[in-house]
Amino acid sequence: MKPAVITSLVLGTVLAVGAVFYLAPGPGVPPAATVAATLADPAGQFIEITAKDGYTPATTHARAGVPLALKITTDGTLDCSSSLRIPALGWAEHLAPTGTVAVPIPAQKAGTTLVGVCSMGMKSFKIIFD
Ligand SMILES: [Cu+2]
Repeated sequence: MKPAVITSLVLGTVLAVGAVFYLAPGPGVPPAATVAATLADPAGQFIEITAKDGYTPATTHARAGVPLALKITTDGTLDCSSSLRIPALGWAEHLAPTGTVAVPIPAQKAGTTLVGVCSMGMKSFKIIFD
């Protein structure tokens, strides 16, 4: 290969890898486009949780083996439940006081319990996959 070809290949790879890192919300969490794909998938599922003075509902069930789009909504949320972590996914975000974020969650094994917790560890929700 000519040096110019090698240079453009290397540059292209660096740009592609950089874009992936830039777009990735965190380790273990697929890109945001996965949420749309999950919602469009007839087998896909979603769960809605409200974050305000804790998380409602605190316990939900989801199907195992199917990707999940988790929608978290804040509505004038000024307490610490707006600062949310899902440790098993390496996901953490400080949510706007009002709005909705969608977290793509890859298919989980039956028996898995995924826990979301506020930054102070006082309030939490769990999703049980069965
Ligand atoms: Cu808290």
